[in-house]
Amino acid sequence: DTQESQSRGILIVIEGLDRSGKSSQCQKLHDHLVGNGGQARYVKFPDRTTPTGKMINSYLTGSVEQDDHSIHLLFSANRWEAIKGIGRDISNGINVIIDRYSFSGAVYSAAKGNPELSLDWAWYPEIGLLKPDLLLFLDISPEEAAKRGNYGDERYETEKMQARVRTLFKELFARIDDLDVWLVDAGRAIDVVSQDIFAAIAKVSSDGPLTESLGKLG
Ligand code: Z5A
Ligand code: MG
Repeated sequence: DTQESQSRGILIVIEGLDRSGKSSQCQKLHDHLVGNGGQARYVKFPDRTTPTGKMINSYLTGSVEQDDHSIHLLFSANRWEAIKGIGRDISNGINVIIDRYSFSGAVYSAAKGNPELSLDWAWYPEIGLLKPDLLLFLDISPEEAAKRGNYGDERYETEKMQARVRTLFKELFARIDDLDVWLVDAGRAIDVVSQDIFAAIAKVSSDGPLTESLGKLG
């Protein structure tokens, strides 16, 4: 079997604040890996094309209301329905780049200020999903982010929400064991940020199987 001689792909997650440039950087990283002769796939959450994703999109764009718990679980379901395919690609040697993941999932719900949605509660449905080999966090000041395109169009794009999200991301990372988090200053020019990301990726090793999954918060 040819697959046994081939090394697995790596799982990279790019997280960050709104308009920090996640999607731009995921695309650049994808092209960089493919340009170097590797295989890569770009996955974005929420995936708005699936049935759960369509419900999420209607909520985010404000055309329907959803109970806070219910929309939270839909975001999580949108990841669970994709995870086997991601795991399969990784074992087939494809590098997978994910644009927002469980970290956004927990943080945005907990940032709503609903006391029933604590960070612990919000993290729970994510337990068991694949743990990334590397998590890149694109950090940007709210002022810089607000200067970029289309700010304020969707439900969570308010300054109050963004400030809470920023604090909660840091709290969450501190509570996850053995997670390789790289902070990237995303307030710089696109290509300068990319160079940092490529350098970080070059250090990631794909030795050993990707058997680890996200666990409980510490
Ligand atoms: N959400 C949630 O609640 N629960 C979950 O489980 C998940 C998400 C997964 C939609 O997410 C919302 O869902 C989001 C979190 C919540 N809520 N909010 N707020 P989304 O990922 O679909 O959101 P988005 O519409 O893609 O926006 P974004 O991710 O915030 O943008 P970005 O990907 O970080 O940035 P970009 O699209 O690459 O760049 C934005 C603009 O800035 C664009 O015009 C670029 O050309 C420009 N740009 C990018 N980089 C630079 C630099 N370096 N300099 C100057 N200009 C730049
Ligand atoms: Mg984006």
